[in-house]
Amino acid sequence: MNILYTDDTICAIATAQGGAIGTIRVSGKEAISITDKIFKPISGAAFSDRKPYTLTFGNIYGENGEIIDEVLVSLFKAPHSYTGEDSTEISCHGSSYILQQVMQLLIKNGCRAAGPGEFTQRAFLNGKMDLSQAEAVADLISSTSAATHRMAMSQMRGGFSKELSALREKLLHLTSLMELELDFSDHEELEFADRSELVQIAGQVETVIKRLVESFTVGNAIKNGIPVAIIGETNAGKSTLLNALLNEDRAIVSDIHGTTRDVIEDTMNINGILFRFIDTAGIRETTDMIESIGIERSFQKLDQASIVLWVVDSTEAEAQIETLKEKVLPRCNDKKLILVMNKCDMAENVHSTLPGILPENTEAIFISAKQKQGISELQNVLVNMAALPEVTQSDVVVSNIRHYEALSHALESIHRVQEGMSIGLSGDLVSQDLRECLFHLAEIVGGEITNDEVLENIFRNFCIGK
Ligand SMILES: Nc1nc2c(ncn2[C@@H]2O[C@H](COP(=O)(O)OP(=O)(O)OP(=O)(O)O)[C@@H](O)[C@H]2O)c(=O)[nH]1
Ligand SMILES: [Mg+2]
Repeated sequence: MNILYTDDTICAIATAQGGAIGTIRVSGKEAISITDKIFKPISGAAFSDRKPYTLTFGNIYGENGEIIDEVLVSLFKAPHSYTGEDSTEISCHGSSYILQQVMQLLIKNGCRAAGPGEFTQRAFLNGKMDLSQAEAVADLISSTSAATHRMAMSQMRGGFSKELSALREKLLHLTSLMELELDFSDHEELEFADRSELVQIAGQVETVIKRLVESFTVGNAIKNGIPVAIIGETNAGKSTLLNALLNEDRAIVSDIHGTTRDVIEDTMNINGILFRFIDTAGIRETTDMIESIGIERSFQKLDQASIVLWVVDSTEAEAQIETLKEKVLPRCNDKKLILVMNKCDMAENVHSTLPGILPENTEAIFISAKQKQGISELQNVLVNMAALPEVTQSDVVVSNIRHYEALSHALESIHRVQEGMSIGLSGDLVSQDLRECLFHLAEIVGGEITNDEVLENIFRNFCIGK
């Protein structure tokens, strides 16, 4: 058994502060007996004698016999509960005083205050859900749009898990065919599954994994915002533009070149689409170590972005474009590039300076970030560019970076399998890559192979009470 699994009884306030009702969850071997010590039904049998899946009305009593609250308590019996353990849920009036009193009583009677995500962690460890479903619970709680909700719901209900288990079946089949070949390889007279069939199965697996890996672009954009990198020379007005887009003074603006040295990012919802705007250090030749690191990061962010806002000071547009075009343009081949001609309030006839220097297929937009002119036009261009495919609850879209990484590794392994087959590599070597592919897929759903550190990382980000 996993060392993270403790079999003590845990309790936590599961609802947000300030509501009319507050719920405290209790789970573990002693959940029912501890609840029984502090809660007396108004009439009828004692709480611990109640049937599971019923709701009981009664009072919570303090240590001196005073009534703390009138409450409703539900009762769940292992294994048919969220955590898979005996559990109770106490619905109190939503006063934080009452909730704290009830928590203290539970703790005095033998409960431990739960850590973040501990209920869901127990659900996972008790086999109620796999790891990807547990992660979807957190996504569901934090979902803020129809699309994030749909993705989380589909994942929690096992859409992704089903897809992975179908892949696993195929890979196991492939491995067994491969190993059959190995077992009998001394018998040259025997004919084995013809390799073209194996190649075909590997091809099917590769197609599915590739589709899942590629879906991350959409999943990540929906969940974390479409990445929009703001790049350009120092002093072009990138931070001023970030602030204008976010409508708040997020980044420091100054006329000193090289003001921004690290990446600053934040999200903004425009017309229902979530964008992640990423302000970067201005690009210039520098001998300053820290600034160089910042500029390196600017290029990393540029590479990771879907949309690039190349901010140019219109008063020296030609020179700025000339200086940076070799560094910027080749990196934008698979991206959408918008040339943002800033400081239009200072430049005369800026539009006429453009033809000839504007790179092909680039949208240009004329703004003054400082005076907030042209910002809504820029927002319109962004919204039009950002057309994300509609995601339905039945679509499997990868939105979790951990899953994306595991799938990318699985894709590399299956590519090695395919390559191995095509060059006629021996069965045992191909099998090794097949097993590796299986391992990476298994990492996503978790289980025996999942180490405690991974689990801790995942559940740390949960809220308490879930
Ligand atoms: N007149 C005018 N000034 C602007 C405009 N946008 C920015 N500025 C000024 O230009 C200077 C540099 O602006 P920043 O936003 O800090 O420029 P940056 O591109 O972030 O610069 P680094 O962080 O150094 O790379 C500041 O003094 C701004 O007030 C604009 O549209 N018009
Ligand atoms: Mg800046």
